[in-house]
Amino acid sequence: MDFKECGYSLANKEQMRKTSALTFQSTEKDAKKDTHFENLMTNLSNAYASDLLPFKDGKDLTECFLLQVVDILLHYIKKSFDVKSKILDFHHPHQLLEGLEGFNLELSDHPESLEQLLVDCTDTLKYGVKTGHPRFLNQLSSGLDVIGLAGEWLTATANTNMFTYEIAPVFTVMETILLKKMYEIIGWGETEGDGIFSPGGSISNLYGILIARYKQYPEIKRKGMTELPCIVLFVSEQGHYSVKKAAAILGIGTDNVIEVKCDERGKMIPAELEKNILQVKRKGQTPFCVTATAGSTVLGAFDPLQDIADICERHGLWMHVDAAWGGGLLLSRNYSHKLSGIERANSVTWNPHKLMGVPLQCSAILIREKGLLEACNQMQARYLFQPDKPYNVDFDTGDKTVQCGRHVDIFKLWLMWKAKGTSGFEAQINRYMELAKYFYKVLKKKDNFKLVFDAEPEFTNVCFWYLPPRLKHIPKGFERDQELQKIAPKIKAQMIEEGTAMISYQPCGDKVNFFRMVFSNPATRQTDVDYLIDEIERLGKDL
Ligand code: ABU
Repeated sequence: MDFKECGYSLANKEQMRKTSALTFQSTEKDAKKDTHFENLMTNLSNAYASDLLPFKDGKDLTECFLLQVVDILLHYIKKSFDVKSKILDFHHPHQLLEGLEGFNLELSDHPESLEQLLVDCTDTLKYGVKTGHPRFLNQLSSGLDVIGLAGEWLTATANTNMFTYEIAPVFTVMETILLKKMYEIIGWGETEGDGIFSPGGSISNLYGILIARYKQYPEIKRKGMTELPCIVLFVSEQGHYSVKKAAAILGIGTDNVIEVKCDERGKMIPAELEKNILQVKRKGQTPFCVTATAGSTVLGAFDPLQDIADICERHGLWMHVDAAWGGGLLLSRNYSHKLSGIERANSVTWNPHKLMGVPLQCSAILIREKGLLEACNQMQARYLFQPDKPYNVDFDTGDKTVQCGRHVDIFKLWLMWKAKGTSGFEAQINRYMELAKYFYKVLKKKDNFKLVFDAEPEFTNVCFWYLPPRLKHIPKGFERDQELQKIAPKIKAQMIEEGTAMISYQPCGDKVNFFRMVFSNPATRQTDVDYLIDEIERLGKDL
């Protein structure tokens, strides 16, 4: 690996020397210090992790090494935002396993030098995917927020655990404050609201279903499933697969998850839900929970939450809302009405790492009734949750969770909220919605693109097919679908090979592979949207 290529270069060493010098007063004494730093820099090839702090003379070398790491990261960040740079330098898994240009992922018995570690850091980024690139449109979570990144650095430096106030005093209080803010935004009353940040939307959905079951059958905690009737839950056919996964994990069984039919936009049909509930009851089974979706993964659909809440009330069912993707829309005064009825939910999943652009991962499970989370999960481990601590042990939140150790996901969100204010998130989210409308309008005018649903987008998801000229004249039907389903994967494979853009595709129901455009990347502009359309045409026209 050439150091210049990877951003770790002699020029960087020079810059590093200057940066280091800036941190000291320019005095003669410090000139000596500069020389000392220069020597350290040139000696990184002979220095090892064991020479860094807490090694007793490791302070300067630690500074040198970390400033170099920052330099590598800055180089990468600048490249990520440079529209001309490639999003990725694609290699197959076997190539990474075999090793690339000196980038060896195998581990040895012997320590590597600090210089080699810097090269490895650079290579790790070089062969990764720049998810902050303006043309990275592949995932619901994308973008590179500099404040969020600073939050992650600080979090990693603090390296603590969320389970007790004792070792995470600031972070546990921050979590309390943010959860309260989220309950208020959802529309829960002052005495309502409980929650926890969890390791992702699937786990938050798992919590929702776990707590729903516990509320109905608290004896499950001691006696297990043997005491329960056959319990059944409902989710739309466009709902997230994590609901089925949760049913499998919780011993409910995937057969006892009923997928409710959706309308043509992907919204759960309330009458179908009620019909399914009655059918289940007639079979002698016991409905207990409905998971509604606010922002479905592929189509971006919002289930009719008010109607679903009415049905849940009528049948005494727990209403969980999976707003992992759509929750952020609550911050927009223009669009929050799409989640009307969420205030009636018993629990909500909301992932700030999606629409709000917080670095992965950052997901909240919010439960309307206080005390249930703890009652369901509490094990009172005496070595950790001693009741006779010298502070209010309500802030020892670790016994609310299914985990023991819990990562600090809160600080980056808190810092970003400080930096943007609620209005900053709102402006960012409104911009995504405008971009989605723009994209839809452009596609609508093009006869070689076909929208999966031809109406203004409900959310930032815009789903579409590209039709190469040879397919345009084949009538709609089986024969055309057979060909059409190969188009998106081929275009995407070529895009990845060239590293020009990234967008996802999938089949859905009876619809063969189509592209899903999604806006959640703050770096994306209208020009990138135009570029993507041209790029799909360029790569697809001869297919
Ligand atoms: N629900 C997980 C995220 C899926 C996506 O990014 O497409």
